[in-house]
Amino acid sequence: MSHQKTDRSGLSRRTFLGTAALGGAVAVGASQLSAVNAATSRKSGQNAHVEPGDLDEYYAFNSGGQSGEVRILGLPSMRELMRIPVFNICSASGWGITNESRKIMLEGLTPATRAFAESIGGILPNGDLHHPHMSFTDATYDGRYIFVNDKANTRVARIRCDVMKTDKIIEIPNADGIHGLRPQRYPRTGYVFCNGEHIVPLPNDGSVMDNPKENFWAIFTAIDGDTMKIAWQVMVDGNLDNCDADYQGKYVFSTCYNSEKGLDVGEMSAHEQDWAVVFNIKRIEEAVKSGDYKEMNGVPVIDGRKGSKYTRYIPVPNSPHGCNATPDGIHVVFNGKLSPTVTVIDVRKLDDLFDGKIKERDTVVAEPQLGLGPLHTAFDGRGNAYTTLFIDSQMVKWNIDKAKKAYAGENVDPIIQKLDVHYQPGHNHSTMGETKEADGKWLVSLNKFSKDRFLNVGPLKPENDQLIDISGDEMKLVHDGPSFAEPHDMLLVHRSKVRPLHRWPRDDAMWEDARKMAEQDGVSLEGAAQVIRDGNKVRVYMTAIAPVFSVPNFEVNEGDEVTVVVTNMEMIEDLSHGFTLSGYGIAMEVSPQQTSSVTFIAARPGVHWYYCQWFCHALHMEMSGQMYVKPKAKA
Ligand code: CUK
Ligand code: CUA
Repeated sequence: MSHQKTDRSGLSRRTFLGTAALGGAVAVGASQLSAVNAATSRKSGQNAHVEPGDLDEYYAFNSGGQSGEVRILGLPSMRELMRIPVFNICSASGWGITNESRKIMLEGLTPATRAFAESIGGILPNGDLHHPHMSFTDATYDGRYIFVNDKANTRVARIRCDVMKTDKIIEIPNADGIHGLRPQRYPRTGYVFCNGEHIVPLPNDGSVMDNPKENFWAIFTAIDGDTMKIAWQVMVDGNLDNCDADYQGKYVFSTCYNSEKGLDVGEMSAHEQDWAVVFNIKRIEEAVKSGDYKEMNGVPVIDGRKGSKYTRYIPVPNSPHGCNATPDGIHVVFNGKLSPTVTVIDVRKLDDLFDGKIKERDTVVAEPQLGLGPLHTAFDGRGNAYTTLFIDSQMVKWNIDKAKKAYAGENVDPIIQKLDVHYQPGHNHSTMGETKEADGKWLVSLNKFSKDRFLNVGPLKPENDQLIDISGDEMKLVHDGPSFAEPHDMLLVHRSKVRPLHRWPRDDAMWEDARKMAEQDGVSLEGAAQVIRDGNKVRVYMTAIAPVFSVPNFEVNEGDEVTVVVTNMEMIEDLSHGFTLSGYGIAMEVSPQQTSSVTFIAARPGVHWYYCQWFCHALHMEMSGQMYVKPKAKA
């Protein structure tokens, strides 16, 4: 035990816990045990170092939390490879600036939000992205899409894995604060399930704003992942935090930390016990068919409150948070947060539960006490689970079978090892760990605080995503990975599952609108060097081939609505260009074979240079041109 740290409140763990169960004692015990068993034990010792020029074995897709983006890292090197803007505005790629991205950001909003967005500049400028999850086929990753939530503005987005760009963003009506999100595992995705975390009045338009216990509701949503249209919603008691789907395509699970329907911390944490809601997919689909729902904002909303045949509420201590199905498809773990326990259910008992043959707590098969602040659990595919302990700042490795035996009354300790992490872990994620192909090689602990682990960078500190080797009997911490706000969660996908393109397909749907516009103007995007005037609208079509734009300059009148369409005609991999227009707040990425467009009002008279902002050529600096804006008086 090298680090006996204090938690943020300044209380040492020992004060908090007493000495018995936790911290040093167990970790030392476990390491002594493994020293004894050294001859027979699995040795860890994978190499986390990736030589220059070598490729990582896994893609890591990290959420960007309140930065609103997704980041791609390589694992085990933990090198950041790329960022995917989603709910944010990106100066480098022009996400939130280009016509293509703004359309995606606008078209999935509800009419009320769309009107509001237009009043503040056309798009919502921020998001809070917690949960990236890949689409599944037959309970493993299929490399098609990554789905992500936006807690800040109640949205769900889809990222195309062929080009690693967002292609759909939809707002979820009737809900507030989309938090937990999981795709259907089996037979395929299929549905994308997501939780509205906050309880709100229905409809939430100001007509009712009092008496939350009777008037405020949380909404569970199933989206069709292929069309990104909402399939159905379920109104529940309490609130909804995290969710997961089973491996059979029958049930979905959500934790609830606010069964009290409280509005402040005291009220929300009053009960010793909250619950996990189980949703019965088949029964809900039948309800949609038979019309047993109320339509709200164009969506069928099923009544899944307590006593309904569509849901069951399994009591779980105490304000549970994470919700994780095991790779063997048999168990789901609810992480107790304010309780030192996690609650394990057996999904094979759920048919009987819904048929009234057993009670809710009869589905529980283990409830091990693990330590303080269990938030999320990951799996190695060998029957072991790894749970983050937020308050203890530890990762605890435990065995599911042993926990079941202990629950059944046998005298066994399910805890195998506790490892200090630095500090206060939230999510963790293991390689392929949420699929039937969990391979038990690496685990990442996504720690909320780094404190003293890195050079001080001022009051705002990085987080610390720590890489842990779990291939052997013992967890071994091998790397500290500082990160900016705020990877709540990550997705660890074997590289064989993902096959991104090297160039855009020329006929990509992303610039469908620009192509239609060009066709109407009689222009080919691929060979364009034209300026089309249409009243006070000007359309400028150009190609980019290093180191020139095909239109070296153009002239418009002050007040014209100008659309610039740039097509990168490079066939060479990695030869991205850009278009930045000086003084107009405009920049866009134009990667090989991509078309990007932007529309703006030429409100500033004078000479404005445009230039390529992605370094592309020895004459990159010279890759530029001028827009002349004639003042109104002279026009
Ligand atoms: S939540 Cu952040 S640590 Cu939004 Cu998945 Cu648990
Ligand atoms: Cu083109 Cu720089």
